[in-house]
Amino acid sequence: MSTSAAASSGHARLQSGTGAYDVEAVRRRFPILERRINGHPLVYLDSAATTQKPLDVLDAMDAFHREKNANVHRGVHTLSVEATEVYEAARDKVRRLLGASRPEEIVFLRGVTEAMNLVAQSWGRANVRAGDEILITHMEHHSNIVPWQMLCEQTGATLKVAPVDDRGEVILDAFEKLLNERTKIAAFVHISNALGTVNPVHEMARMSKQVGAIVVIDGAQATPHEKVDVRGIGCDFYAISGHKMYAPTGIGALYGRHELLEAMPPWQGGGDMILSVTFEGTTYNVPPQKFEAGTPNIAGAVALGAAVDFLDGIGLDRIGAHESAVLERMASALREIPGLRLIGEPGRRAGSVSFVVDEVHPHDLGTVVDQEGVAIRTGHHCAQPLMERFGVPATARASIGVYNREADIEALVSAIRKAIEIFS
Ligand code: 7TS
Repeated sequence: MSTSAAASSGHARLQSGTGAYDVEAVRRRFPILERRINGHPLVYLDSAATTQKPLDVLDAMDAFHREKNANVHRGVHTLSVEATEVYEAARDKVRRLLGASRPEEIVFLRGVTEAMNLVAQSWGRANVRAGDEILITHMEHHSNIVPWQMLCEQTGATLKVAPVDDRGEVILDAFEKLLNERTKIAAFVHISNALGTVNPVHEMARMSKQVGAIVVIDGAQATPHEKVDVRGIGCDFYAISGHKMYAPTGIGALYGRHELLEAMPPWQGGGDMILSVTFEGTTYNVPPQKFEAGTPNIAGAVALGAAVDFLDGIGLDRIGAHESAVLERMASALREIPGLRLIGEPGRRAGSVSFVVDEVHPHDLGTVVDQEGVAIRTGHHCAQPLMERFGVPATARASIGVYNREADIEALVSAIRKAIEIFS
């Protein structure tokens, strides 16, 4: 059977599975899971850094290059028209995933980092003045801190930070108190990559809207784990990274409310973002093309569309239920290890568990468990202020995806016990 025939038959099987979650069928979609690492089967627990890619995505990228490759929005020839069609179809899949009302509200970008920089430099520079405030939280990834610090330097605005409690939750009262009529932007993460905390984004958006702030959400860790509805949340911008949700690196998207995108100045200049260019002046294209200067990552967008179909095929509700059972089981198993302390015990958790082990530096732990074939992330997770808040320079983090199962927890726990033995 050819790879794509195998892909489509397997896909049909996933779609037909309405009963119990068939993790083994899901795993068969991911060729990399057959790899052995240091003589052991790969146990991949680093999906928060990047997810592995299913055949559905690999085949979609391959098929695009084999059958439809051409540049988009430029040619009248058949391939260019077809490439444009699949590129725009992918945009509509992302629109559907996020619950946006129109495809023009979806801008293809490299990922969350680029999306945050776009909002800061385009909306921010046009609307933020000296004396204004930007509110974030203490649990943000650097990509939702540094672009706002740069904007503050450029405009004279001030960055405010809502505190996080010992459980790793945003202190909502404090968040609300920090909002006032000077707050122009409230930017916060939906699900923390470092702690796994699921933030009450509806509530935080509602509070921010009451003072007239625009709401920008970092959804990098949310779209792989739960159904997102940007209109239900009531946010103005929502950023996603394809590679966190089974698509390749280098592709992501920004949802922006249409009237905001329309009013915003372009960010980068070049091809595709213009209507006409003369040396006297240039008129700009409409959103989303206004924000997609140059040849975009066409194959990446097509693959992101395939990743959306893959998630839909299993069903985000079923994924959420399976993963939350695995994650809770993992957290309980880790708590039983003497000398191991979880960092953050939030009421709602998705995706990740962070921990430290007495006497074993996270990097040493990561190296020893890798010897057993177990891939975890160790470090500050691009959330240094959060590490400081918890008084640790780094943590070990196990993060899960659609393919993780009970056996992975056993492998993790036994590899950690081995590391403790070595270092004690
Ligand atoms: N926001 C969150 C919550 C993230 O987890 C990440 C990447 C980003 C933003 C940045 O996304 P990018 O696609 O633009 O790079 N997080 C991680 C991680 O936890 N380990 O490696 C990358």
